Amino acid sequence: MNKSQLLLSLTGAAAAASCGTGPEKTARPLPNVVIILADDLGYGDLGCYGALNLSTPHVDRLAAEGMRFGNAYASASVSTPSRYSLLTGQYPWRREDTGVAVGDAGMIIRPEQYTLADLFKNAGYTTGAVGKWHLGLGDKGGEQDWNAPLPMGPGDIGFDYSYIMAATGDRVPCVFIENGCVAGWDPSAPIEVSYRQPFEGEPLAKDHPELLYNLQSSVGHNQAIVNGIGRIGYMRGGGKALWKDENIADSLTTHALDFISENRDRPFFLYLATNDVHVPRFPHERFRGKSGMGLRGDAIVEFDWTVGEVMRRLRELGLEENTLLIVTSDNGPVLDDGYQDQARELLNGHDPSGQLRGNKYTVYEAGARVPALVRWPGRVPAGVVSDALVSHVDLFASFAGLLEARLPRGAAPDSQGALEAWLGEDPVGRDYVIAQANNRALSVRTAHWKYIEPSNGPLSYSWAPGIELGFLPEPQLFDLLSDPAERSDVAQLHPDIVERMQEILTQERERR
Ligand code: NG6
Ligand code: CA
Repeated sequence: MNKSQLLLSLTGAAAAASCGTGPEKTARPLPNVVIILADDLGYGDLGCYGALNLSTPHVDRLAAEGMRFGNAYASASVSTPSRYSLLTGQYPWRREDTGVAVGDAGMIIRPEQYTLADLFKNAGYTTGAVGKWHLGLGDKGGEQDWNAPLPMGPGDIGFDYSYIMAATGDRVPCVFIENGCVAGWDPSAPIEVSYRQPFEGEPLAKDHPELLYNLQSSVGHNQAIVNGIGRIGYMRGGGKALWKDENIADSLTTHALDFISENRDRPFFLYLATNDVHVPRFPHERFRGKSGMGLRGDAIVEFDWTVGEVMRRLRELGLEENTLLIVTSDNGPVLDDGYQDQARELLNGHDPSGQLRGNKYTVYEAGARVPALVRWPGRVPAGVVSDALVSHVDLFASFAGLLEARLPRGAAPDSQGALEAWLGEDPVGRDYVIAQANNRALSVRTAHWKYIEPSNGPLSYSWAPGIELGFLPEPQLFDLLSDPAERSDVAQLHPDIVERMQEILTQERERR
């Protein structure tokens, strides 16, 4: 614990400075909290989760020094709804507008909604968001002026500092946004963005494959060309502010480390959402060839490096002991996600889903069951694997419990206080976890069963070949105790359980 944190905890100054802490509670040190959220990192993508021909020494050390979850879930098998849920403590399916956001979407979380960042801020923390945002920016979609301060951003929902990518690596605008303004904005190249029509005179990836000198698209990603890579959406300008994909991890990591250093003397909350391992996978040269699995594997090695740098900085600053560090992923893995990066061809026996069925987008286990590790020396047991059923949606109420904070009425309505499970004191966790697939179909998982509600949708997506989505018109039920890989649907054999599980969903949908 550093000096000011000690002071805060001894004097209750954090409570006095806010209404975050109950008056009668005993003084406790306030740990820093860092959440590192990977993108599309699968349940089987890390050494400590069984990856064999890929080395992730930094995350593996985290597993040795902390706890690793075998049954941790994101709320959705794609990014926007998953992130929405983590930051708001509300299931994404309670709102219509939480699907995968375009790059010029307006703010999905509005300032009046109480967020995880608000929670920390009101408890006296300095809060920062670095990395992939993908939750919309500005007041109205499609109407942002990217050459001026954006009228609404992370700063309006509780983040003191932000250095973000508006959406994803494969969506325009391809610039970083720092505290609501394009970082390194280039006055000689004003930025225009559209998801409706191309800009005259700008070459498009679909017409000019010869300009895609860094990566060829496989499906889609055929509109704007930035850094020799085709993107979703149209864009003009940017000049010197345009990112170089090979430097994104360096840029995000550097800003995250700076945030940690600058706030070494006060409690901080850092939400670090990496671009790795989302497409376009284009890691820095020094990670190339390191995995023996091509660009996707190298991007995992780059992700592992980021985790290592954060751990190193915490150690160097003496903050290791008093920092609760979480590493997890927004959704499951995908191989071909629209670029010709040979992710499938170069797998070399690696199984990104870690023997679970499914992938990103899908309703099966590998869609939303994700790696999750927690380290807090002295509080969380080291080198332990927890089988407790935990969900990202509970981080909100769990941290509220840790901070002994009071939440405004209606805040984080789906979040259950599960601090004991997240800290390794409760080996059981939730009664059930609900996850959402890309077509909005829901599944319920208990310790024993996995139920998938009937839904409509394609069997697979053209842009993600080989992925079985599981969007079937009949209910599906799997006995995870005897069939962890969801091989045989036993819905017909257990109509009573199907009914009970469906009832859980009905009740959850009715609860507002
Ligand atoms: C899909 C994109 C995919 C990825 C995904 C969102 C195409 C063909 N596919 O529509 O590449 O961007 O959206 O991924 O455009 S997520 O992890 O951010 O949810
Ligand atoms: Ca994702």
